Amino acid sequence: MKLNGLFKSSLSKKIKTIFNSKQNKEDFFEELEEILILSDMSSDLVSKLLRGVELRSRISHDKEDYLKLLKEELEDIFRGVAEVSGWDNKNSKNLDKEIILLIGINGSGKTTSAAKLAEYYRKKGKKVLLGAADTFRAAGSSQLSLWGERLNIPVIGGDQGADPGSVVYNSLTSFQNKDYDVLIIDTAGRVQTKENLMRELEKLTKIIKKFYPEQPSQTLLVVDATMGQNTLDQARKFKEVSQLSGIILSKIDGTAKGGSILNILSEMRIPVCYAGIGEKADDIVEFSSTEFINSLLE
Ligand SMILES: Nc1nc2c(ncn2[C@@H]2O[C@H](COP(=O)(O)OP(=O)(O)O)[C@@H](O)[C@H]2O)c(=O)[nH]1
Ligand SMILES: [Mg+2]
Repeated sequence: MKLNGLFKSSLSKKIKTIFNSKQNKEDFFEELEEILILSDMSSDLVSKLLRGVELRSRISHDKEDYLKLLKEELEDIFRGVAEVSGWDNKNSKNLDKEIILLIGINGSGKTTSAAKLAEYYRKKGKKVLLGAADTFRAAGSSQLSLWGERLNIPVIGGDQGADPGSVVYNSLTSFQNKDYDVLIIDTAGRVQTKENLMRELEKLTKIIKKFYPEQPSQTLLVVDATMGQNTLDQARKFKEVSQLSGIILSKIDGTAKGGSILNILSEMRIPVCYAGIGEKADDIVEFSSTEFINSLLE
């Protein structure tokens, strides 16, 4: 619901303006291309979308329909991702136990998202535990502990420099012994070589598997929506080193553009599961593609 009206300088206003000012189709498409690229969509994606709109417009000749055709193209992207990933918010909530690992670059919003997700699940009546495996920075683990105190949600942490694997191990021990429903693990976002990052993430997921061999854990990539086209490179990098189950799109309250996430969806077919819409604990919403497209185009 809160996604509605989010992108204030919405595309539709600009698209409607060119509807009115440009008469011929070529000019119209040229301007549309520019508008879409300015909204942070990659040129690959824009070409793909425009090709789609063009094909669809051969069936429907009404110029006013272009916006509708573009909407259909965007809906197709989301539909494709949903089919490939099988992501369904409702299903995931019925799992007995949920283990969620948050990864992403520094500053993307992992720690805040961990706290928000914890609050989100707690509101659903779940017993939640947080694991603060960002032991790399001095403030890494304590930042989440502060959130835990504020929200009254327990946090298992470690000292700076401690092995993140041991924090995950301790978190899982507590999770199992005290019969929690949801474990959310925050990790460090330091930039490191691909091999190191891969090894570290592999190690963490191996520990989870040791505790819960049958349990599918989720690895969610936290992506800062304000970073524009950079987000695609980040997603590519993390996809190479881990089995991503989905994306948390943070800080969408801080951007008037929403196009960058479409690049990731279109290329990687990873679902966006949640969106961060502010800095407070309840500033998180389940991602809705319909609302996203509407707020982008209406
Ligand atoms: N406006 C806004 N700020 C956010 C959001 N999520 C995180 N932040 C801010 O982004 C900054 C970095 O967040 P943090 O969780 O520490 O990132 P981390 O380094 O990935 O753990 C902090 O100042 C957060 O308050 C969001 O959805 N909206
Ligand atoms: Mg952090």
